[in-house]
Formats: sequence, structure tokens, C-alpha cells
Amino acid sequence: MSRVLLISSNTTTDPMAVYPLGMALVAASLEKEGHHVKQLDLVRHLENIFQPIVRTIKEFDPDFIGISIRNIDSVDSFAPEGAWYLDKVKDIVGQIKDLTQKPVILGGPAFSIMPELILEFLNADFGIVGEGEILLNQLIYDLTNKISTKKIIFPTQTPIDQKRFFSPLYEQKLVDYYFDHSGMLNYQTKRGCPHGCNYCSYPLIEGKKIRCQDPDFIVENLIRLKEKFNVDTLFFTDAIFNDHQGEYLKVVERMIEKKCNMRWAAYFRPEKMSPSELKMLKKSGLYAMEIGSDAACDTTLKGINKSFDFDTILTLNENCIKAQIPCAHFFMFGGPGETQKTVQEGINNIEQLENCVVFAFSGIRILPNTGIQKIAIDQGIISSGNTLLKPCYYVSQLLDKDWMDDTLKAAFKKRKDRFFPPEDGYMRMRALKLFGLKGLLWDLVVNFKNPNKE
Ligand code: B12
Ligand code: SF4
Repeated sequence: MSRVLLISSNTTTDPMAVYPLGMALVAASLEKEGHHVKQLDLVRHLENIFQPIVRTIKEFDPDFIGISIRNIDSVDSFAPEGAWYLDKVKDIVGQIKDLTQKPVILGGPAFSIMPELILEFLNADFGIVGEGEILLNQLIYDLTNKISTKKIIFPTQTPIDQKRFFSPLYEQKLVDYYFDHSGMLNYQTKRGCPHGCNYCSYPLIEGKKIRCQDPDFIVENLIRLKEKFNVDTLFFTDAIFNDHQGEYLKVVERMIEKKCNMRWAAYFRPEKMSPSELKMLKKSGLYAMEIGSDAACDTTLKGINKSFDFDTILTLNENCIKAQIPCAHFFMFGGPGETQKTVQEGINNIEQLENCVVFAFSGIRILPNTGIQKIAIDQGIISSGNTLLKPCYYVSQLLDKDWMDDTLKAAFKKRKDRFFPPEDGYMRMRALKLFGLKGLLWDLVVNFKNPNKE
């Protein structure tokens, strides 16, 4: 059996530090196979990320080093150059290569979006696209037994299904760190998204088919988190929690039955969710909803291939107010079909969304193998040779980005429940953290008694 060092290379703490869940799942699968695993999370060593790498490699002497890469950049068109994270990961790989010749294996959501480019840029040895639990074990087996293998391993036809999901190998010291800094832990109840929103990378990372964990298995894990680690607040990291098959309802029913008593938040797709359904979600502990509303009027919703309209967003928001569940809507401006007229229409529409928070973004990060990449090439916004490794944004040619940015800033500046540009939101959150507050934080702004207009 091998000694495997797993490193979570993510050092971003905006909008909050997030537990390296992917690493914890891969670690669980390796341990189950009998390997000796060490998890190193660099976010806990921000003052000097290289020191723990050197020390751990010397002390642990791994046979394989796996690096989890979560983010490529901050997907914010206002962000400075430093918000591109791969330079730092390249330094990490370089440091490791100075110390050992053992294989360096990459994985994680960012890696899975552009595997060939990232493997080459980072000068690592191997990479696994998509879920790593089964494939990393297989790769280690092949390398140990000198069976020839490709440098990049793509997902198989048989991804993990209901019976083969692992329980994350959470570690006490990491749990303490994240609970202390972000006030929550995370858990994933399902994988995959069948929708085809044309800018989105999620189906590339997790596949299109929804694969749900057994509700009993989920609840067992949540109770373990509570009893063993004293965690009572969670974020479900599913691409969409409210899947159209309604599997999520079974999960929350079981959470209620088993008296989980946990507070939780998640991403939701704006779909018709009845007041009684929202009531049940709230009863199970739902305390805040992040809603992928994504575009602010029917023309731009169509432009990114959404199958719902703005009325659906409005209805969901009204039902959330009735159920007294704080929600945050995320909107991207500048997508296909955006004009000065639709920006204005979008601002007017958003004005109708009461008692909620809005995060707005300018432009859409173009990622490889997405529909928006093709549109951008066809419209001459990017060349077909653009690798997209460095941040590159789609902005409709039917308007001027500066005009759009100024118009959005002017529309939102007087409101404390509207966050634009993103850095403005992060600054406000950092300020709240200085006062010792933690959690999503935006939910503190929603006040059902008093509208948030100033
Ligand atoms: C939930 C989520 C969030 C939540 C997290 C809440 C929480 N408390 O955890 C919130 C809203 C806070 C968030 C914030 C951000 N996010 Co986010 N997020 C996600 C999402 C939907 C799921 C991530 C997750 O937890 N997955 C579950 C775990 C189990 O899966 P996993 O990490 O992918 O791990 C599996 C595999 O990747 C692989 N694997 C992982 N590590 C390793 C290592 C090795 C060696 C191997 C072999 C395999 C392997 O195996 C694992 C198990 O199967 C993804 C999209 C997606 N569908 O992946 C975006 C995503 C990761 N986020 C992204 C981004 C950009 C961000 C932000 C920078 C956005 C911003 N400006 O605010 C921040 C950064 C936050 C931070 N501190 O890092 C991008 C990253 C890629 C990119 N474009 O750069 C993604 C991919 C979405 C996108 N736009 O494309 N996010
Ligand atoms: S934006 Fe949401 S609904 Fe659309 S494909 Fe991505 S994860 Fe699925």
C-alpha cells in the first residue's frame, strides 16, 4: 500500500474559506483501499504556504502527491491580475518537484475544466478529470504495478452512483479552522446537472446525469458531523439542490424524521416551489437560499439558455418572503442579447425583488467547451485559438461595458442589499468578519420587517 499526500492548493478566503470537501472524499476513498493518507490544507498556512509542504514531504515521504485545484480565477471581470490562482499552484508544483521525483497528480473542479492546459502549464505528471475517488485509486494501482497509463484520465462510463458514494474524511483540526472562520461546513448530497445553461461548467465537472446519495446515508453523515465534530451549520454544495426529480424532498423529509436539527443553506434553481414545500425545507433547517437567477430579464435569460422566465424568479422570491427565508439572487449582466434596453429592464425587474439580496456581475467568464465559447468565437469576441486559461469575459457587443458598469453601480449604490461590483461585497463581508461575525453574512442584511431600501 502507498503513502499518499493530498494537498488542497486553494488559498482563497473570499467570499469565505470553504472546507476542501473534494480532498476529504478522495482521502476517504484512498484510506478505504488501504493507503496511508495525509491531507494538507494550505489555507491554514497563508503566511507561508511552502514551509508545510517542505516539512510534510520530508517527514511523510509520500509515494504519490495529489493536488486539488478548486479555482482558476475569481470569475469577476473587475478583478486584478492576482485573482488568477494558477501561478501560485505552479509554484507549489515547482517546490514539490525540487524535493521529490514522486508522481504529482492533479484533480479538482478547476483542473477538470481545462485539464490539458493546466497539466501542461503546471508541469505536473498526471491528472484526473471529474470525480477522483475511483480513478485515483486505479491510477495509483497502475503506476505501482507499472501498467502503462495515460497522463490524463477522463471519467468512465460508470460514475459513482447511489451505492458507492463515500463519507468525507473530515479532520478535526480542519473542521475547527473552517467553523471558526466561516461558521459552516459543507456536504454534497448529489452530483450532476441535466440543464444546459450555455456558460456553465458544472455539467463538465460532474456530468449531466443526476446521481443522488441515499437519504439515509446523507443523514447518517450529517449526524456524524454533529455528534463527532459539533457542527450544526452546513452548505450543501450540490450544483442545484432542488433537482427536478424531487430527490431533495426525500432528503429533507429524512432530516426532519431523524431530528438532524442542523441549519443549512444551498444553491437553488428558480423553479416553482410551493409555500408548503418551502415550509418543509425551513422546518428541516433551511435558513438561507442562494438562487441562480443568473439573468435579469426574459431576453437575457433566453440568451444563456435558461428555461424559466423572470416571473418565475419573482414568484419564488415572493414565496420565500412569505416563508421568511432570506434569499440571495445572482445575476450576470452583459450576456448574449444584452443591450442598453435590457440592462434597464433588468434593473427595473430587480427593483421588484423585495426583501432579498442581489449579487450582480459584469460579463460572463468564458470557459472551454461551453456554448458561450462557441457564441463568442462566432461573434468574433474571442479567437478560436484563445485557450481561455487566463480570464476572458463575454460582454455583448450590443452595448458598451463601461456604460453598463456605471449604470449598474448607479442603480445599486444606495442599497445595502445590493452587491456590485463583487469586490464591494467582499469588502463589506470582510468588515463584518472583523466584528467576529461568520457564516454567509449576506443573510444578515435581509430584514423581513423593514425593506432594505435606504
Ligand atoms: C458550492 C460551490 C461554492 C460555494 C461553496 C460553499 C461551501 N461552504 O463549500 C460558494 C458559493 C461559497 C463558492 C464560492 C466560490 N466559488 Co464555487 N463552486 C461551488 C460548486 C458548485 C461545488 C464545489 C464543491 O464543493 N463540490 C463538491 C466536491 C466534493 O467536489 P470537488 O471539489 O469537485 O471534488 C471532486 C473532484 O473535483 C475530484 N477532486 C477534487 N480534488 C482532487 C484532488 C485529486 C488529486 C484528484 C485526483 C481528484 C480531486 O474528486 C472530488 C470528489 O469526487 C462548484 C461547481 C461544481 N459543480 O464543481 C463551484 C466552483 C468550484 N466555484 C468556482 C469559483 C470561481 C468560486 C469563487 C472564486 C467565486 C467567487 N468569486 O465568489 C468562490 C471561491 C470560494 C473559495 N474560498 O474557494 C468555480 C471554480 C472554477 C473557476 N471558474 O475558476 C466553480 C467550478 C464554478 C464555476 N464557475 O465554474 N462556490
Ligand atoms: S447554471 Fe445551474 S442549472 Fe444551469 S447547467 Fe449550470 S448548474 Fe445546471
